[in-house]
Amino acid sequence: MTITEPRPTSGATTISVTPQSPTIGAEIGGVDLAEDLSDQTIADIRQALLDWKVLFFRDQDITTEQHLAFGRRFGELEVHPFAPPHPEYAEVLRITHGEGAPGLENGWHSDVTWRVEPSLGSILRMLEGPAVGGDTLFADMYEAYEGLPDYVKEKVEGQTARHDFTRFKIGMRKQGAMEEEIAAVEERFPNPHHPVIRTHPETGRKAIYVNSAFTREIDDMNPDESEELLQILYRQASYPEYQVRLRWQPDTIAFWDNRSVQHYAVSDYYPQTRVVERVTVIGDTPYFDPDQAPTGLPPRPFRGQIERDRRGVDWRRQR
Ligand SMILES: O=C(O)CCC(=O)C(=O)O
Ligand SMILES: [Fe+2]
Repeated sequence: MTITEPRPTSGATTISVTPQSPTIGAEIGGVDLAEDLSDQTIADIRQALLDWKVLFFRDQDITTEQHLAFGRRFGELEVHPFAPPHPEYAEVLRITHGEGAPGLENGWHSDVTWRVEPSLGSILRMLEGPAVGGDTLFADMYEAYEGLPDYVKEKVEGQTARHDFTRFKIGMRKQGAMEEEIAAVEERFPNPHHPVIRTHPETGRKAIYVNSAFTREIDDMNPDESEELLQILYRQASYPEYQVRLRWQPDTIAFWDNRSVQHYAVSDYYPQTRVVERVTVIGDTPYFDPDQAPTGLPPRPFRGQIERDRRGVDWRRQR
């Protein structure tokens, strides 16, 4: 059998970059995240993140402090305003599921898009997981954009949509929060309006930037049309052609670019325990600039591109 090379990746000098699918996901080797890494290694990791959108690091037995220190090399870290506080570090978000607390992150989403400045990326560390199951899927929102029918691109480019943290409000009400408390949180975090298709600030590429967890409606559009378009956009993340699936092992770390991927934590391990910790790098305000020149790896030249009709029915046309 002949194995053809994967698409080229920008030349990293201090790490190895092993693609896990044609466009999304790369395993990074030759680096120990417990160490104080050189600026060149950080630059190589950052370039690999731009190229592959989510990076997997294996066998990284690091401490919470080292996790935080690694995150800080990429920017300021965010404190999540609603999640239960970490016992020691405000910037660490611990997500625990198990008996009585099934997984909740099993819907396609980008993180914290209800913020004016949603995150640049998240770095997730597995603390305790099931022997099998509890995988995380990531979907490439550049390729998902490229694969949209032209009539959808035309309708959504340049539009904005409202984002809201409805899910967290439901949680607050369940825990007995008063309506005044919820109103105070709403005042602190007014709903942002983000571009439906955003331009990635570093690569200049266009990505779908609405998600089923936090987007409410497209602005200034008939509600039925907004809903129909949002459903088509959400569905893009669900096609395996755009995805990579991470099977966690002990000491695996995932680092995703929240501007170019959506993710989905598979909730198939109940009632076993799964504990992860996330540090989140603050990003900038999303924008759409159709004239910004794209850099880096080009879109995948599709053959047999996935095409859908108006109802989103999936059918393939070989070209
Ligand atoms: O637990 C996971 O694999 C991912 C959970 C999630 O959505 C997140 O950390 O943002
Ligand atoms: Fe998430």
